[in-house]
Amino acid sequence: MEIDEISISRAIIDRYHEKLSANLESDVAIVGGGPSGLVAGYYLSRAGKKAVLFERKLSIGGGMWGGAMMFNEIVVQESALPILDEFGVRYRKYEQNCYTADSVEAVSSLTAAAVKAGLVIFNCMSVEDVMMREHGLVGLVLTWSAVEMAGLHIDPLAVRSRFIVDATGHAIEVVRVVQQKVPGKLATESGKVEGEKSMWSDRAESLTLENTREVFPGLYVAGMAANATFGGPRMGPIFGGMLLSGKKAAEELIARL
Ligand code: 48F
Repeated sequence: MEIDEISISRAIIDRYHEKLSANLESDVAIVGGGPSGLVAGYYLSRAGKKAVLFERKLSIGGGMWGGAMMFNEIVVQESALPILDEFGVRYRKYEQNCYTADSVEAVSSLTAAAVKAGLVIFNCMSVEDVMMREHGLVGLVLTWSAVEMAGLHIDPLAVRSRFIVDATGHAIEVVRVVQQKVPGKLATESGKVEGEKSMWSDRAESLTLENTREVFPGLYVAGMAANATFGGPRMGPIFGGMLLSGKKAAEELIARL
C-alpha cells in the first residue's frame, strides 16, 4: 500500500505533540545531554522516576564525542568502571587506574540505555529561564534552539518539575540564570557562582563528586557544572567524575522524591 506524505507528516506531528504534552510535568528536568546528564537520567528512569532531558544541540553527548582534541578516545579511572559495565561500554586498561574507551561507543551506549530505561529526551531545545515560587524553583522555560539561534522575538513554553538538574557543563547556564534573576543566594561560599579554575585533573575528579549537590532549593548541579559552580578546577578528557556525578545526582534525587 502506498504511503502518503500527509500521513507521514501527521504521524510525526501527532507523536511529537503527544510526547511533549505527556512531559510538561516531571519529577526531574535535566538540562544538558552530556555524560553527567545522561547518566543522571538513566538512573532516575531506571528507578521509576519521571525524568526528562532538554538538550540545545541536535546531538546528545556534549563534550564526550570528541575525546580530547578530536582524538575520539576517553579516559576513565577505576572507580567509574562499574558505570561503564552497567551501560555495556567496553574499555581497555592503559596503565594503573587509567582505562580508555571509544568515545562514540560511550556516548551512543549511554544514550541508548538512558532512553530505553525511560528517559525522554528533547533535543534542539534550549532552556532560557526557570519558573520560581517563594520556596524555590518549580520548572523551566524553554525555546526551540533555532529560535534562540535566529534571535527571534518569540515567547517560550514552560514545563513543571519537582527538581531541576543543571548539567550544562562549563557554561552552568541554569545556575547563572538563577543567580541573575531569582531572589536568594546560591549554596556556595560566596552565595554566587565561584567559577571554574584551571586544569588539575586528579583534584577536579574528586571535587566533581563532592560538588554534585543542591545549589538552590529545587536545583542540583552535576558534571562540570558542579565544579564550575562551586569553584573546582577543570579536569580535561577524563570522564569518570562525570559518570559518577550523574549517578550521585540521581541517587540523591531518588531519595528525595
Ligand atoms: O559539556 P557537557 O558534556 O557536560 P558534562 O556532562 O560533561 C563535561 C565533559 O563533556 C567535559 C569535561 C569532562 O572531562 O569537562 O567538558 O558536565 O554537556 C553539556 C550539554 O549541555 C547542553 C550543551 O549543548 C551540551 O550538550 N546545554 C548547555 N546549555 C544548555 C544546554 C541550555 N541552556 N539548554 C539546553 N542544553
